[in-house]
This record gives sequence, structure tokens and C-alpha cells, in this order.
Amino acid sequence: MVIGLTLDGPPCNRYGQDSENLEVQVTMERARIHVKILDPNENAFEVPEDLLAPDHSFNPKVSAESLLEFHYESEPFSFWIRRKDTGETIFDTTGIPLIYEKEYRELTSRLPHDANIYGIGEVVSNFRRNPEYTLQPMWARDAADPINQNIYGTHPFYIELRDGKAHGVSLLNSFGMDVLLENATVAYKTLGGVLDFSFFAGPNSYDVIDAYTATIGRPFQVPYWSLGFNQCRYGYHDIQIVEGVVNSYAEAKIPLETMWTDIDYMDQYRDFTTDPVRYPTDVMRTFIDKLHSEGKHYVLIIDPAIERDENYPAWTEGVEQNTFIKNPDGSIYIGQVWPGYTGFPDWFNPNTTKWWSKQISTFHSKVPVDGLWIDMNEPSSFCVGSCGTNRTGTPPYPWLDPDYDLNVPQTFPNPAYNISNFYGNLSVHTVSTEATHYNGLTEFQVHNLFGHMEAIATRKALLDIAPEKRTFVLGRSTFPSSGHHEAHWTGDNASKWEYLRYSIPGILSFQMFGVPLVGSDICGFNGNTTEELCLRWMQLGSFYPFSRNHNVKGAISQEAYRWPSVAEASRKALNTRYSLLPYIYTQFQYAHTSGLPVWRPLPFEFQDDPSFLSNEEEILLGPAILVSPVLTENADAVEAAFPKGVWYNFYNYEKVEGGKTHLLPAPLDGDIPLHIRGGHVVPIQKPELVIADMAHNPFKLLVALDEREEATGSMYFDDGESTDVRGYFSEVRYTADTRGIRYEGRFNYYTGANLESVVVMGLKRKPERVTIYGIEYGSWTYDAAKELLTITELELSMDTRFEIKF
Ligand SMILES: *[C@@H]1O[C@H](CO)[C@@H](O)[C@H](O)[C@H]1NC(C)=O
Ligand SMILES: *[C@@H]1O[C@H](CO)[C@@H](O)[C@H](O)[C@H]1NC(C)=O
Ligand SMILES: *[C@@H]1O[C@H](CO)[C@@H](O)[C@H](O)[C@H]1NC(C)=O
Ligand SMILES: *[C@@H]1O[C@H](CO)[C@@H](O)[C@H](O)[C@H]1NC(C)=O
Ligand SMILES: *[C@@H]1O[C@H](CO)[C@@H](O)[C@H](O)[C@H]1NC(C)=O
Ligand SMILES: *[C@@H]1O[C@H](CO)[C@@H](O)[C@H](O)[C@H]1NC(C)=O
Ligand SMILES: CC(=O)N[C@H]1CO[C@H](CO)[C@@H](O)[C@@H]1O
Repeated sequence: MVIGLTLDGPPCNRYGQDSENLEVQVTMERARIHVKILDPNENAFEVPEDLLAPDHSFNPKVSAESLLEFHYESEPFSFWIRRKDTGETIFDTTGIPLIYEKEYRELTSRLPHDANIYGIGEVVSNFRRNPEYTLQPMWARDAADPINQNIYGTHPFYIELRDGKAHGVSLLNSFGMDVLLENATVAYKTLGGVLDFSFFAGPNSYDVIDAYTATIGRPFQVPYWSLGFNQCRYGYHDIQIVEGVVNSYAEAKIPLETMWTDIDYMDQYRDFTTDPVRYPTDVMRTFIDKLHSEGKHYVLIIDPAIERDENYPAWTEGVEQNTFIKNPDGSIYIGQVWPGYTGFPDWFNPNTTKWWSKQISTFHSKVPVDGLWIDMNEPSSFCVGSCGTNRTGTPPYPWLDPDYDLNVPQTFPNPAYNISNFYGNLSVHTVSTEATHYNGLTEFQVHNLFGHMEAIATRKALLDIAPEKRTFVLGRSTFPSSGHHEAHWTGDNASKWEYLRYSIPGILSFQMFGVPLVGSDICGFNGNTTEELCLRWMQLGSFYPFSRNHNVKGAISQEAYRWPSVAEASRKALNTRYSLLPYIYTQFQYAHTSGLPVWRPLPFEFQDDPSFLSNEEEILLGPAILVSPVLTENADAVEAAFPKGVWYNFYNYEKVEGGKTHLLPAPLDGDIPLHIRGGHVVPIQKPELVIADMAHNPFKLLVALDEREEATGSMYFDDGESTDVRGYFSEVRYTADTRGIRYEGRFNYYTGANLESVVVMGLKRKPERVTIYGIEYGSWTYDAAKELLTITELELSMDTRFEIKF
């Protein structure tokens, strides 16, 4: 349906010339209503289709058309979206004027009072956004995790829960914008582009995320090794120190899968180089070979900015191939990042991806890293706009030299409406809005796409090197669809208790944005951590989807082995994580195929229960493991709300009644409280210090029966690294009840692992006998007080179906 609109009355020209005519295009597409409002006489920049990766095979259980209705009124224009089943209006612009001007577009919908809105990021804030007042600017910004401001990424997407039903609203638009929740409305104010809205019906939160990620792109399929523990820091002076850290982890018997190095390794902070003295290439190569021989991995940082230097191939080849962002006069735009004066890749030029790929593959042939970490890609630059095209020499860092003049006289064509970018001027600490890209695009239009486009190019470069291998890219500035290419961390947080708490909403919101492999810097990035904070952070961080300890140069060391208490807590928590890896990997597979979150927000998982609408102190890891971390200092217990149903202590299998709050002991030398949800079967595997050593290790099944004495579970496995597993994968299902356990499904990947034991929790009567393949089996015990059946000394292959009866 196309609705033609003409300007209602005389123009108000609030922030520029009003459009005379608009077109509203409404389409029903599988699981969304797609509403695009545009000026047909204007050639507004739209997010190019090839920056998204829609899942064309997506076939929703229920189409949007059968759940939602689009209604409108033409004079004055307004539209509203209704749920067919309940008649509830979920989006409603009636009575609030639509404004469409040259550099300003505003659309507002009514919301219920005290609406339950989640998302709209990237931000450090609560998971449930404050409906009284939330002002969220979208302008990619390098800022060290200030609270309730705009930071690195752009995600104008929210899920609303209303009377137990979820729906989602996304705006696809790369321009700077403000999203404002106030007085029972949500307002979008953008500096241009097209008002490209999608409405997702739910009514289950995960159906919303499924449909949203089908539209923007599914999360990439993770390499199994990326689920291990990661150690990094800024300030590892030389490769010997890095080796020392790896050795210390091994001596402390704390799992370490992947070692990282920050910009310290570079020669004068230049990408694709290594410092000849502190990080000589041949020594690095030997180090990496050794890591690989031990089943470990290595990841290095790169930044997008390339130093302007006639003797630096990344620069000279980029100049030759025209790969840098320009000034309006056609000269190369110059900013400042770690190496000094730099150019910035123009990802819109078709030459740039090839040039980037070549730099990476040349470097990789000398330093064969397993993945790349792309930082500073808002893009960050230390001047206000251009540093001056012809400025020479090596500039100081502005914060070290108060006399250094950041401001070079230049014009900034500022829009009449100021979005609430917390740096004020849009060109502060980034590339000037008037810098130009290929095809005459300006930074003003495409600023928010820079990090996303770097992720696409970087992943492609890794695939050019090894097309058969899954890639690992960790990125800072993201946009809708970034999760198709990369993982994310929540940036430069501080070593403070409040940031331990904020890590949870940060990670939960990225589950909604289709970036499930996400974590926060464990023990905190900026400032000095403390023993107790680091211990609690290692306990929770061991269950982050992406688990990495990282901190800043100059702060005290905070590797997990630095304090005996933290080392012990880390061993316990990481061993538990590793034992759960087959289960966690399965959750990542579901995320890849249907967007299903790996960390499940309690407000979403229990969306019928209003008491969980604001719970962001606990998380469900997958469907079955409730994590209840300590988030405060000097605590030795956690008050944890349990959703309805039966729950069991993960460590001693004791039953915990759901639907109430329990005070759980959590001494510093104990385990982080974890509970298994009744109704679920969780496979665990004997852990090791590196994942590769676990491959054939025995499994144990934790069978947690619900009130009806039933439980189910599933597991996916494959080789964990191939881009195309060619059908060599297994997908199996567990079903358990009072009569036994069945394990069946598709077996097409050989693990060589056995099932060794089974624990059935909540079995109310003692079995008369246990049989396997009809033969009576003797190694079992039953504890009537704990309602626990334990079967041991099994040797059942995990690579074929089996049935245990009792
Ligand atoms: C919200 O209400 C307050 C108080 O009535 C008013 O000052 C403010 O302008 C309103 N904001 C919006 C966006 O309408
Ligand atoms: C790509 O690079 C070549 C030189 O290698 C240059 O001739 C050509 O103009 C560049 N293309 C674009 C689109 O900038
Ligand atoms: C930079 O130097 C070149 C060559 O001297 C000159 O043509 C150009 O105008 C200068 N650009 C600026 C912005 O000063
Ligand atoms: C935008 O910000 C600039 C500089 O801070 C200021 O001069 C201008 O008045 C602001 N415009 C509006 C509409 O608030
Ligand atoms: C932005 O910064 C530039 C350079 O400092 C200055 O000339 C300009 O007035 C600023 N614009 C606004 C709107 O603050
Ligand atoms: C961190 O601790 C070190 C060593 O005690 C000290 O030199 C440094 O100033 C501290 N940093 C902060 C931000 O407190
Ligand atoms: C709220 C808060 O403490 N934010 C801090 C995050 O870390 C940066 C860098 O240390 C600080 O500048 C912020 O104040």
C-alpha cells in the first residue's frame, strides 16, 4: 500500500524546509509490518541493502498479517498498529504531528503510562529504560562508558512488554538522532534519511528477536574456541610478559583459551607492524606456534586509522588505491589517533575492502593470529574534526599537552536541530561531519555505519585467508546487523561495583540487538580493581557469553591468578563454565539460526510474570541455568528471586521452591549461586584447561524434573570451526520422565565421548530397577530425602541413541 501525503497547512520550517509531499509505503512482510515514510522528490540516503544480511529462509510460525493490522487517517496523517487478537494499539501517532524537513524528521507514538521498554542503545543504563524520561542520542562516540549517554554503537530498536505480550519496533536509519521517552510517548528525531520502521508482533519476546534478526542478519556461527576464557590488557610491554601471563595461568591451573595483546605490540602504534625490539615478528611467531600446539589461540587489536607516512605501505597503497576518506576539496582527510596524524578508510569505496584484506593477509602471513579486535571505530579521532591536512610532525596526545591546539579553523555545516550528542558538536573526537566518502556521501550521513562496515571488511579479510574457517572479530562500534559479522564488548568501563552491575543490562541489550557473543571487561577496565571486586567479577564474568579479563595501562595487574582468593574463585567458576560448554555452544547455535538469546533476560523469559519486569540482577544462561551473582561489596549472600516452578542447586542438587525469593549463601570462598530449572536436561562435560583437551571427555547428564516429573533438553555439536560443516553435525534430544531417559536424534558428528553418569533430580519414588537396552543395570543409588537418583559407571556412547529405563 502506498499513501500519498501533502503538507497539512503552511510550512512550519522548524529546523529547515518542510517537504511538500511524502509517500508512506506499507508492506506486510512475513513477520513484520514495514512502514517507510519518505519524500519522493528527495534522494535521501538509506542504509544500503548490502550492509544487512536478511535471512531469506526465515519462515515465521505466524505471519505479521495474521497478528497485526495497520490503520491510518489521512488528514491530518496518522497511523496506528493494532494487535488483532486483543485489539490493543501498540503504536499510535494520532494527534501528534509528523514533521518532515530537509535535515529533520520527527515521528512520535503514544505509549502506555509506565511502559516496559527494553533496548534503544548502545548505552550504559538499566535494561528496562526509564519511561518517565530517557533521552538516547544515536551518534557513535568514543567515551569511556558514561551512564545514560550515547556511546559506541547505534541500535534504535526496542521491545515493549504490555500485559504479558511483547512487540518490537525498529527504525533503520544511519543519521544522527535522538530517541526520547517522555510523558507516555516515544519520539524519534533524526537528522535525515528515511523513516524506515518495522513492527514485530511477538507476542513472545523471542519471536520478536527472531523476526528482527531475520530482517537485519543472524548472529554469525561462533568458533567453539571463542567460548573459552580470554586474557588481555593494555600495557603488556613486551612479548616475554605476554608469555609469562600464559605460563602463569597454566601454573595456576586456571583455564586460558585465548591470549590477547592491545596496541602495545605495534611499531609506533601502526597497524600491520610489530615493534622490532619488544615484539619481534619471529619471536611472536614462535610464541603463536607454541600457543597453537597447546590448543590455545591469539588475538590482536587493530585500529582503522592509518598513519600518514610515505614509508608505510598501508598508507602509500591506500593513497594509490584511493581508499581514504576525503575533505570536500578532494584531498585526504587527516585526523589523529595513536600513531599520530592519520587517514581513515572509506569503506564505501570498492577498492577499500581489497586493500584492507591485503594488509591483513600480508600481516597474517607473518603473525598468524586467530582473530582480530577492531577498536576506535566510531571512528575515534583526537582533534575536533580535521587536524589540518598539511599539518606535519608527530602530535602529542591532547590530554598530555594542554597547549596542543585541537581546533583547526574549519567549517562544520551543523544541522539546525542539535541531537543530544554528549560531546556537543558532532565533529568532536571523531571525523568531521563534512568529510566525504565515495559517491559524494558525507560523514554526516554515514558516521554511524563506520564500525559496522569495518567489521564486514575485517571478517571478509579473515575469510579471504581461510574460507573454510569460522572467523572471530571483536568490535566496538556496532549497528543493526553487526552481530552477523562480529562479537562485541561493552567498552572502557571502570573498575567499580556499579559497572559490575551495569554489565548485565549491557549484555542483555546486545542479546536483543542480535549480538549474542558479548561481554564486559572482567574486573573493570579503567582504574584499579580490588581483590574482592575482581573475585566477584570473575565469578559472574565466567558466565558472560564472551568472557575476557582486560584493563588499562598503568592500573594494577588483575589477571585471575594475582590473588590466591581470586585464583581459587576463577578456577571454580571457569571449570563450571567449561563443563557447560556443550550446552552453551548449543545456545549459540540457536542464536545463529533464530536469534534466540544466549543470556536470557528474566523479563523476557517470564514475560507473564510482572514481578520480573525490572529484574536485571539475575540471568538465565540458555533456558535452564539461573545465575544469581553477588553485585555488592562485603556481601556473603544474595537475595535471589526465583521464577515459578521447581529449581535445583547446581552443585548439590537440593530442591529450591520457585515463585519466591531466597537468601542464597555466597561466601567469597564459595561458588557463584547457580540453579537448574525443573523441566530441563543439561549435559555437562569434564572440563580441562583448554577446550581442545575436552573433545573426548566423558559427559554427565543433569536431569531436573519439573512438578510433572518431566524434563527435556537438546544438544547441537559439530567440529566447531568449519564454515560449512557439510552435514557433519549432530542434533540430539533428551526426554526424561518417571520411567526413564531417552537420547535420540540425528547423529552425524563423531565425538568419541561417553556418557558416564546421570543425576535425576526430583524423582519422587525409588525405581524398582534400572535397565539399559533391557538389561538390568546395577550401579545406581536413590536418596529418598533428596529425591535423587544417581546412575554411575556408565559407558554409553554420546554418538548414538540410547535409553535408560527406571
Ligand atoms: C512532558 O511534560 C512536562 C510537564 O508537563 C513538560 O514540561 C514537557 O515539555 C513534556 N514533554 C514532552 C516531550 O511533551
Ligand atoms: C582503485 O584503485 C585504482 C588504482 O589501483 C584506481 O585507478 C581506481 O581509480 C580506484 N578506484 C576507485 C573507485 O577509487
Ligand atoms: C596543503 O598543501 C597543498 C600543497 O602545498 C596545497 O595545495 C593545499 O592547498 C594545502 N591544503 C590545505 C588545506 O592547507
Ligand atoms: C546548537 O548548538 C549550538 C552550539 O552549541 C548553538 O549555538 C545552537 O544555538 C544550538 N541550536 C539549537 C537549535 O539549539
Ligand atoms: C563546533 O566546533 C567548531 C570548531 O571548534 C566550531 O567552530 C563550531 O562553532 C562548533 N559548532 C557548534 C555548533 O558548537
Ligand atoms: C593504581 O595503583 C597504582 C599502584 O598502587 C598507583 O600508582 C596508581 O596511581 C593507581 N591508579 C589509580 C587510578 O588509582
Ligand atoms: C560513571 C563513571 O564512573 N564513569 C567513568 C567510566 O570510566 C571513565 C574513565 O575512567 C570515567 O571518566 C568515567 O567517569
